[in-house]
Amino acid sequence: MPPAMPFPALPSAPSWFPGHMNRFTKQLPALLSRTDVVLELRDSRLPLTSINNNLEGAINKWRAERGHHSTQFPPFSPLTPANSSLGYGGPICERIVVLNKRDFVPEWGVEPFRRAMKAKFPDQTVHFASCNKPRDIKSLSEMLVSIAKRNPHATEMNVLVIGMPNVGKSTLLNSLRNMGISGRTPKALQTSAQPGHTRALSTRLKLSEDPLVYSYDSPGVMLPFLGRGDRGAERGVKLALIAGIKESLYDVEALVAYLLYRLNVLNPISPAYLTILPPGTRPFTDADEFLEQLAIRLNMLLRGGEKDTVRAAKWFVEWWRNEGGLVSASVPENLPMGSDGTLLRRGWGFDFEWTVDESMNCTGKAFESAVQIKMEECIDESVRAADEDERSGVGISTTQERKRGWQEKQARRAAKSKAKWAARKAA
Ligand SMILES: Nc1nc2c(ncn2[C@@H]2O[C@H](COP(=O)(O)OP(=O)(O)OP(=O)(O)O)[C@@H](O)[C@H]2O)c(=O)[nH]1
Ligand SMILES: [Mg+2]
Repeated sequence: MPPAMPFPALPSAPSWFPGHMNRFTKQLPALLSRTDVVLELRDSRLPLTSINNNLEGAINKWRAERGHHSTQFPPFSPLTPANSSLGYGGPICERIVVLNKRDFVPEWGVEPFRRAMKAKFPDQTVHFASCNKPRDIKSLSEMLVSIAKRNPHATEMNVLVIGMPNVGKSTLLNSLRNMGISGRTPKALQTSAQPGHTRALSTRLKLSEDPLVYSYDSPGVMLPFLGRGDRGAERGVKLALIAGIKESLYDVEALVAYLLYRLNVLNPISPAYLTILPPGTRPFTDADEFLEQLAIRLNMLLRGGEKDTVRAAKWFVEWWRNEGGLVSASVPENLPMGSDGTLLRRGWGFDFEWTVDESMNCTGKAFESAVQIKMEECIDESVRAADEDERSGVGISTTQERKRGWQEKQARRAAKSKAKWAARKAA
């Protein structure tokens, strides 16, 4: 077994929260008041890191205003009228979490993930989608139509699509429109491989004629602050790897170091990147050496024969985005041990990674259940880490900290002067 690669030093997470994201965040509560269904998009490769907790407050308030005070029970699903808001005779209020770009994750994890989410967040409906899979778009379109049909008195239903940058919001809406409206539907919304393309709320887009379903596309919103320390840095690198953060904010070689580390952990003997190097190449524990070899392999040389490692790094990240991620997550034989007796690690996307133990030495339904348990543990760990960051203040930036301090001071002052007035009035 080759020596393990140490966890690389990661750059601290940059702050990327341009004005248009701030504007949309402020606009959201008013927008929700005329929204019936929220489609919240996440990237299937980062089902936990691509959650925008910053929008959660506005969504919870919207749900509470529409009579959904309990967030956990009873579990609701848009396909079960008895449990839906309509079952209580109130306005429609549905939230569908769409795990988009499912073509980038292996299918073996989809069902266990769905079940793990159901166990942990019973009030969330999870739908996997890919713009390349018409079946996914069709079932989502049918889901929306079935929600709209449950309220025959409403003249129309409004859907709002939200999520982090580049998760595929505009693409999904174009596909839903294509699916729901008969005849030729020219591409209504512009899309781009770069994050931050949509900068303002779209005009209303018709998704279905009968019943009438409309939708708004929104700009992707990043968290104003990804967190301090290693955890925040790792969140930033993961998001940069899926092209969720403006590219120029990251040194691409730092992304490669992290990628190399994760691919080595998943398969220390034959990591996925060896498939793009000459046969017989041994795993790398040094990112610079790896990039030099890759530059030679790809014939990326500068004048004078120097290796163009920056170009090789960009190529490698693209390779991982398009196919390497899938190759690295393919299920190896169900052997819990490596040849030297160490326990193997397995992953699904970039948020889920676990140690392979005896419980996973099985196939079929038993294997699905074993994966589900591992995924539930990862979700618990992620929730615990987020709580810890929140409690210790690691999750807020110095600017936010200052703002919070100022707000608290103002609130204390207001309470003091209110008490003074009350005392005067009583005297
Ligand atoms: N492989 C794959 N690519 C997708 C999928 N959906 C979208 N994309 C691609 O992802 C990129 C981003 O898509 P957009 O629809 O512009 O993403 P967005 O969420 O609207 O991005 P912002 O407007 O920047 O927030 C584009 O290059 C799309 O072609 C999918 O399901 N699978
Ligand atoms: Mg967009």
